[in-house]
Amino acid sequence: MSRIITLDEFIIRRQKDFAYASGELTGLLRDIGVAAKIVNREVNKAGLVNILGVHGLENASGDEVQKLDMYANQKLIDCLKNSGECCGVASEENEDIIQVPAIASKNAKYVVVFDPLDGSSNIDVNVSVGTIFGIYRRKSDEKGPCTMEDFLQKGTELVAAGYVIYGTSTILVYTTGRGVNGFTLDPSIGEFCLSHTDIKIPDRGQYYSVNQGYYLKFDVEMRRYIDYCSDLNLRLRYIGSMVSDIHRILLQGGIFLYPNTRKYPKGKLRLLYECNPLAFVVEQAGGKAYNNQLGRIMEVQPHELHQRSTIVIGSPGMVDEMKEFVERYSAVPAMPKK
Ligand code: AHM
Ligand code: MG
Repeated sequence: MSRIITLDEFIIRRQKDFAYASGELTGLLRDIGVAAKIVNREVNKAGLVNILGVHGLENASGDEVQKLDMYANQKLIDCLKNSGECCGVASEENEDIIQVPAIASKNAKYVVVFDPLDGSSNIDVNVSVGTIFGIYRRKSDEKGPCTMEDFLQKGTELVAAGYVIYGTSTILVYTTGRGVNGFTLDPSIGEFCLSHTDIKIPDRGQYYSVNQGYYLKFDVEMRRYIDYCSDLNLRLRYIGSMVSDIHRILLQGGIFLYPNTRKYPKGKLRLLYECNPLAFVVEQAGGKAYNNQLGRIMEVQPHELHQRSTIVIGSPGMVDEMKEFVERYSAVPAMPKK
């Protein structure tokens, strides 16, 4: 039997890979792992205790918030506040940034962005949900409180990112820019154990993932590409929980698309909390992530915390092919109106 490597052990080993690492990022990743275990416990017993259901509030992006989202949000904030390594957080569920006071006059260097419970419409029906996170080094003076500029950084500035899926098993996947590794929670010992080493996304795959119900609301080039996927007999899989759809594609290959629609002309998903962290993970595994304007997601300069983005992400061969479709069909002039 091969020896079990826990998340904590792995993170500490990896710290040595960074020349001037002082352990702060290591501590922060470990604290996110702890928060994930606490959220996992609640997600698992959500059917037993009465915390299911809509909370009756709207989040900062105007979507309905469910109770478990609030719980996950608070747990993550609490764990990060206590870590001492984080000077501020921004969450999909909070309108503004939350400044974290320094602990024991230590100057924390990092800020964390997260979507505490992605795919929350799936909670009541027992389908996988997840947590997505990204970590940036702050830009503002370490002696003062964090500022908005610490959060409005491009994805290329991420120092670490990852996600946790609360599914048939609970898995945490993260990158610090040197490959991607996955850890499965062993409930019997309460530890995340290394289960997916150095994940590489296949160049192509059998899956495409898009809300095909919006087909008629997509631009023509996107409709053509979806027709092409269907002609190829690719398998359509759409969980409605981006983190789970991306996880499938990361392991088995494929493409995930959330283009602009009439309801969401700029796309639905959030650049900071969803698109950038997942783009970092997918790129580190050898994949690609663009928006519908064919810009690399991670190079987009955010202008606001809750900025939305279109996204096309997944296997490099398939994302490149989709790009060709968009370029070809966008070049065709629209039919003149009669
Ligand atoms: P959420 O963060 O409020 O749960 O919304 C994000 C989710 C993604 O996980 C998922 O891919 C998408 O919204 C589903 O949206 P739609 O129902 O429009 O297809
Ligand atoms: Mg989300």
